[in-house]
Amino acid sequence: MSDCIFCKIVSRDIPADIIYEDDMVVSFKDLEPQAPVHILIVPKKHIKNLNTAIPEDKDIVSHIMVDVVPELAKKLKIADDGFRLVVNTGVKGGQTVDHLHFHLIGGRSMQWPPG
Ligand code: D5M
Repeated sequence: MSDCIFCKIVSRDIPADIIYEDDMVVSFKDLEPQAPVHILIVPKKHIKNLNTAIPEDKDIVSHIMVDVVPELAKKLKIADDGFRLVVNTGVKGGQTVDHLHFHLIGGRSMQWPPG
């Protein structure tokens, strides 16, 4: 989508601190980190959020959760201590960028419940 900031990062039209890329996803550092480690994992395909994902997107979502998250957690040295994976969805879910993204957050102890 032409006006989507994460699509522009995927296409390299705007810069980001990219730490990982494969044929399905790009991962880069969050501009407003909430912990010592805070990265976003973003499908290259524009999917608004989990409400609009369709069956053919299952491969992307499972790839992120089963392959990419564990690999990046290990690479970023947060696998052993633990981490949080967050998918804000919709207005009340706190989603501010309408392109599906997974926050991978670690490097400190997390609180529950979240705000
Ligand atoms: O999270 C959207 C997140 O996206 C929020 O933590 C800031 C981050 N963000 C916004 N623009 C950028 C760019 N250009 N680079 C890196 N990170 C960015 P949400 O779950 O939608 O609230």
